[in-house]
Amino acid sequence: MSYFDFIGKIQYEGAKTKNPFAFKFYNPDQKVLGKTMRQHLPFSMAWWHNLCGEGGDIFGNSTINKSFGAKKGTMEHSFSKVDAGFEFMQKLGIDYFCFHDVDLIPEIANFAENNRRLDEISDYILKKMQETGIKCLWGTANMFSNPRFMNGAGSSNSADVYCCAAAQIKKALDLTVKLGGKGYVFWGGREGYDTLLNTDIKFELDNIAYLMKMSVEYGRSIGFNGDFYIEPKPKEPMKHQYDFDAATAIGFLRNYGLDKDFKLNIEANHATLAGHSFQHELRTAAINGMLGSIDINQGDLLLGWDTDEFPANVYESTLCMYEVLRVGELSGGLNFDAKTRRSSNTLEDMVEAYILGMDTFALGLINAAKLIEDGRIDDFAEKRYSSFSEGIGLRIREKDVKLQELADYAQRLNLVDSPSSGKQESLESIVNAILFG
Ligand code: XUL
Ligand code: CO
Repeated sequence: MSYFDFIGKIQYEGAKTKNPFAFKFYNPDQKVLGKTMRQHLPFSMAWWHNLCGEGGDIFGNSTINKSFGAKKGTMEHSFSKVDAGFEFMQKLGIDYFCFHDVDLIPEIANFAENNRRLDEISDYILKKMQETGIKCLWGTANMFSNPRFMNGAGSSNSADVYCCAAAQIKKALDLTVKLGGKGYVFWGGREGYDTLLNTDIKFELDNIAYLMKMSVEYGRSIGFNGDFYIEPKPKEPMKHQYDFDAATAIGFLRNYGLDKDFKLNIEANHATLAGHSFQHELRTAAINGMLGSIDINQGDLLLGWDTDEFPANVYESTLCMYEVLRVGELSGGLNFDAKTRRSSNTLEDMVEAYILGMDTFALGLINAAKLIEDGRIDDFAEKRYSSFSEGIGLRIREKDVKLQELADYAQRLNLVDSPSSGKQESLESIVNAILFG
C-alpha cells in the first residue's frame, strides 16, 4: 500500500529544474568541506507534525486529512501512520525521525493499556527501521496536551500529576532505548506559570530538576548513553516558561548538577520568541559545549507565537550552519519541527515542504562553508581582539594581573582613543558578496 504514489525517490535535479518533486540544492552525495551533505545534514522527520498534524487551530477544525486510509483514533490508524511515515522518509531520503509517546498511539485513560499499545507499535516501528536503515534521533514524552498537565508536569502543584509525568518519562525512555534513539528531549511546554500570585518558583524548579535527575538515573540504568536535551522556549502555552532561553537553561542545568548529562536542543522559532536571533541561541549553547541538536523551522517575526514554518530563509540557515560547522559535529541532528500551513492541505504540500526545508539547509551548508573557506569574517572577529595578544592585554588574557595594576596602567595613558571600528556594514557587504557573488 502506497500513500505517496505520486512520487518515487526524490532526486537532485539542480536549481534549474521545474520539477516540484526534485531537490534543487540538496544533493546527498555532494561533498562540502570533506563530508557529504547527507553527513552534514542529519535530517529528521517530526512524527507529530508530519503524520498527526491536521491543520486545526483555535478558530477552526482540521483542513488536512492524515487518516492514511484508516479510521482515526484506532490502532489501525497508528499502524498506517508508521507505513506512511516510513514511505515518506524513504522517498525523501530522511535518515531520522523524532517522536512523542502520544504521537504513536491513541491515548486512553489507562496507563497499562497505553503502554501495551506503545509496545505493540514500537515493535512494528523497529521492524521498519531494520528494513530501511532509518534511525531514531530522539524521543520525548508529551507532558503538555493532557488536561492533567494544565498546571505543569514536573512543576505541577499535584504530586499525583508529578507521578504521572514520571510514568510517561519512564516509558518514553524505554521506547527511546528500544528504538536506539540518540537523544531524549525535555520540552517543558507547561513548566512555567501564568501568574506569580499562585506560584512558588523555587519549589517548582527544584521539583523539575529532581524529575530530570531521576530520569537520568533511570535512563543510564537501562543503557541509554545518548544525550538528554532541554529545548528552551520562553512562552506559549504558558505566559512564562522556565526554560526561557539557552542561557537560562544552562544556568538551571549547572545549578542542579545536570550539565554533564544534558545538552540543548535549540529551535529557531523559540529563539525569536525569546527576543534572540537563532544564531544567538546556537552560539550561546555552543560556547558552553551544549549545542546538542536543533529543531529547524522558522517563525514569523510579525507574529508573537510559534508558527513552526518550514525553513525558507537562506540567510538564517546559512548562519545556523555556520555555527554548526564551527562546532564540528552535532551529537544530535536537524529535526524539522515544522508543519505545512493550514491551507497547504495536500500530501503534495507535505512533500514540497520537506523539499523546501532540505534545500534551504543545503544552501545554508554551502554558504556557511564558503564563509569559512573565505575566512574574512572569522579573521576579522579574531583580529578585533588583538589588543589582548600582547602587553597588558595578554596579561589580562592570561589572568595574571590585579585591578590596581590596571588602574595604574590606565593612568599612564595620555589619552583613551576609541577602539577600532566594528565594521558591521563592511562585514555584511562581504557576506553578501560571498553568498551572492
Ligand atoms: C513545541 C515544540 C515541541 C518539542 C517537543 O514548541 O517545539 O514540539 O520540540 O516536545
Ligand atoms: Co521543537
